[in-house]
Amino acid sequence: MNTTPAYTEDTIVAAATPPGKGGIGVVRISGPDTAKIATQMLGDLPAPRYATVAEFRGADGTPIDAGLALYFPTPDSFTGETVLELQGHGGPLVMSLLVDAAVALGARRAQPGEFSKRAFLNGKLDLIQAEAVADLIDSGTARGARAALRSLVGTFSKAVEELQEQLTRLRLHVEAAIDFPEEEIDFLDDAKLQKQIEKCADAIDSLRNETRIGSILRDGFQVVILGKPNAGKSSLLNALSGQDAAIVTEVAGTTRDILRESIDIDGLMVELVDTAGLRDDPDMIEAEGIKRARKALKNADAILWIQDATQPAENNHEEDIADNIPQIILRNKTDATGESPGVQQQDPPILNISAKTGAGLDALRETIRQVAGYENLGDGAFTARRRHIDALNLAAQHFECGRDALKKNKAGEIFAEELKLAQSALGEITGSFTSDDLLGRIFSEFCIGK
Ligand SMILES: Nc1nc2c(ncn2[C@@H]2O[C@H](COP(=O)(O)OP(=O)(O)OP(=O)(O)O)[C@@H](O)[C@H]2O)c(=O)[nH]1
Ligand SMILES: [Mg+2]
Repeated sequence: MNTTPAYTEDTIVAAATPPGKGGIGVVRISGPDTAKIATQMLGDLPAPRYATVAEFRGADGTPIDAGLALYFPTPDSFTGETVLELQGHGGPLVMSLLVDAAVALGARRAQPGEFSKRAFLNGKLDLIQAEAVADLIDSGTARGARAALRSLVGTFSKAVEELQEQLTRLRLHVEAAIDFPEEEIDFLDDAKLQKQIEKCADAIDSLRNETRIGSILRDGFQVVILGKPNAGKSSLLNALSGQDAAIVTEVAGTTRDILRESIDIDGLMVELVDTAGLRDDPDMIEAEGIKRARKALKNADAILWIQDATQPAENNHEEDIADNIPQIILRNKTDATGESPGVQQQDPPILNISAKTGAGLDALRETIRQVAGYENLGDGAFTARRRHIDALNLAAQHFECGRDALKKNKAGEIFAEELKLAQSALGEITGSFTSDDLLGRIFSEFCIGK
């Protein structure tokens, strides 16, 4: 068996537990010099994978602490390299003395996410799993933690791999057809191939949906409130969040900046974004506010479009809204018009509400849950990130382009090529096909010691 990890450079060290005082503090060392450093700090090399009671010493032999040493020779460790974990007493001074000792003996202080990055480069984790480590640590709800764990143990990775395999089979089929041009036309019309294509399309769709839900579990559901000045946007934010977060006045143009409040709708984390009212002749500050409102639209998962029911009906036209972002139209101030609150129309949803009295807000919460697909946030869900969604969308786009080329022009070569591009887009998700630049970006967001 090859015991040298695929990736190894120098030896790194960091405290793996957070700064501050605690019963236990862990220092982690990983890399080729680990055995040497272990021998010097502990007096002897501990037995692999056993908890060994030991005295921890500095480079000059001075005792620093005593605790448990755990030694993992390569390749059976978190990073795939030889790793030493020292469980000492969790004081900031002890931790920094232990790190200093390892540095004096040849290790280097680790950069943020460097342990996880090495685990990825040595094939111990794929990118989804490495990201899930961070998500599990950061998760704020039990449901989010469970979903992160599912990503960590490979549920999401497996789904991506299965899709990759399906695409590979399809590609082989098509490429075989191209290699035998005399049979090509029949081959590409083949019902079996058509069925295979349908199956792939369905698999892409369902993975996209699961990923969208996964990103809601991780980041919450972004809902941007839009509308004319004075329609009651800030009043709605306050009513839904149960706080006087935003200033409300009868002056049109009160809100000039973006305001965010997180609310919990039966476990669905919703981030409400209040914006400056959209109008055509704003002053300078308001104009900046409107610019920010349009920018907030870029990350919106849904839009609440507020209209003032006491005013003549308006056309909610906003060219910056992407077609696929669901919109809920709210007719506010129905307390003043005497209209009955609640859902007036289903698709697109139109609701009568009153931000002032709270009438219709329960129906609105329910509608937001439906739009988010919350009922489907079942217990099989995993966490996902924006970048996963983007990669899947790109894969879907290539698949559709190829499928079109096949349908319209019987262009098998183009289909095969687009399938390849779809596969590289998917490869970015797990990291089987990833640029250094992307890796740098992903791991630099981790904390040191992870
Ligand atoms: N009667 C009634 N008045 C409301 C209701 N919602 C808001 N208002 C009033 O409408 C005015 C404007 O409310 P805001 O919440 O500041 O409206 P906005 O859309 O945030 O306005 P800008 O920030 O200026 O764009 C205030 O005087 C509110 O009291 C409602 O449901 N019923
Ligand atoms: Mg406002």
